[in-house]
Amino acid sequence: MKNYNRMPENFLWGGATAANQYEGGWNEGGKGLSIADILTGGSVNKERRLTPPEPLPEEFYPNHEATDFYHCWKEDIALFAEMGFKIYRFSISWSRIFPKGDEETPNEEGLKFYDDVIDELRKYGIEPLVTISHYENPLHLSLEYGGWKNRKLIDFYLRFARVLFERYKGKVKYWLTFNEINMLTQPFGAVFCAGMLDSEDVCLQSRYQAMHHQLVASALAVSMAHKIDNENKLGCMLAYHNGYAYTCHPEDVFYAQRFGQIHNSIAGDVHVRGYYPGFAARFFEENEIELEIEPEDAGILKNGTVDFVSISYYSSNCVSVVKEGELTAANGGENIKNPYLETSAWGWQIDAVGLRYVLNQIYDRYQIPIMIVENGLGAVDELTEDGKIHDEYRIEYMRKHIEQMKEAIHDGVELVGYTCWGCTDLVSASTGELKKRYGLIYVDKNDDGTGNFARIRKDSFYWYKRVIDSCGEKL
Ligand code: BGP
Repeated sequence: MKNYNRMPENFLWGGATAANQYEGGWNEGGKGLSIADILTGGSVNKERRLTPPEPLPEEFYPNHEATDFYHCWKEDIALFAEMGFKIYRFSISWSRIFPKGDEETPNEEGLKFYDDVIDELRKYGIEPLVTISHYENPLHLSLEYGGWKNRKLIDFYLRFARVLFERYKGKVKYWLTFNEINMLTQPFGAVFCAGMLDSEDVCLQSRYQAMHHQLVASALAVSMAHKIDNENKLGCMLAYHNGYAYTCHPEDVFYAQRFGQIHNSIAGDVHVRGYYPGFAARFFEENEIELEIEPEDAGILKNGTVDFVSISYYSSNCVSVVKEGELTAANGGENIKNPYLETSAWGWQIDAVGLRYVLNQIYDRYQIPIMIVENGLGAVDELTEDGKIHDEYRIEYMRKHIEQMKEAIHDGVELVGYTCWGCTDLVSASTGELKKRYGLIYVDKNDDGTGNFARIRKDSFYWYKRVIDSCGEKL
């Protein structure tokens, strides 16, 4: 009998980061401003800025230096290799390559940076997994064109993608077109996913129009990448929303299904199957969303389906439309606390079995390979007097999730890789802080600007190295 306590020998173990949260070097190497550069720490919860103040104020922007991958890439990649990474997921900053986003020719200095990173990874036999767009549009595309609700962005994105596919032909095989495209179902996504800074664009109409443009751009990029090199493997990336019915009232059970359909399957189905699912039409109609769809779009989507699905998975939630046995208004409670689960310091409910549940759900629906490209625990780490970080809580979190990955593989799910989020400490996307750390590698840098960027191996570093060495057997 097969040993399900071990992951497949060719399993892609690794870690994941994103340029705007990790690189820093925000104004170096000819890089232009991106939307991420004008969001200060915690700005998500503050008033949204429509235009960047000139000059940028003196306040501290943790992501301007972030954790300095821009200068420490060699050291960091050596640490990834020491842990035994088989794959490393990172994003290429669009505004490093096209500083404004709409130029004809790319910035050679920006490309040179990624040439070095990719060559260094390959030197250690680490497979690069490139996210083409991760929460970071060139600011100019927001100010001049209004972000992704404007169809013109498709062409700018494709110009950027073509440069990458041609330049890294034979060196990069795995690509993700957009990070967490389905975050556009949330108000949060208007700025982060689509670079739409106008507060009116938080509306459903703009967000779903932007998503449609990104889905078309993604499909065209998939077709382009396959044509440039048929070895290329393109994936979509979904922030997997796992919303359990809070009660067994049939209305709650149905609502939970609809919640998943809207938040996961509209984007997922278009990416994987090449068309909008049936329930999308009703959802658009009921919410007065009228998408502008060009006649050629149906063919583009059909021809540009992805080779694999990737997800971020951190937690689960409960949803409900029933109160005291009675049906309440539609769009009822979401993010209801599950009494059976513990939460992280940031209130994210920890649910390892939920990972097995969603892996089965996705595989049942799509039957193509799956990668988990984000998972981990955001926590406050303490540097002890002996210069160490004893992060048993992170190890515990990862251990439980990896155990469930094994179960899912035994269930028949074709799970091919796992890149834990923020393998080196970096800036949090939702809070803009450095103190919410995910890393297996600690970076000496704090929200008040102190710290010297020294890298320190946490206890989880040694633990993950052993996990990879034993192909998941020694948890
Ligand atoms: C995902 C994003 C990442 C990352 C992660 C953790 O939504 O793709 O960029 O940051 O969540 O979230 P946070 O940083 O808010 O803790």
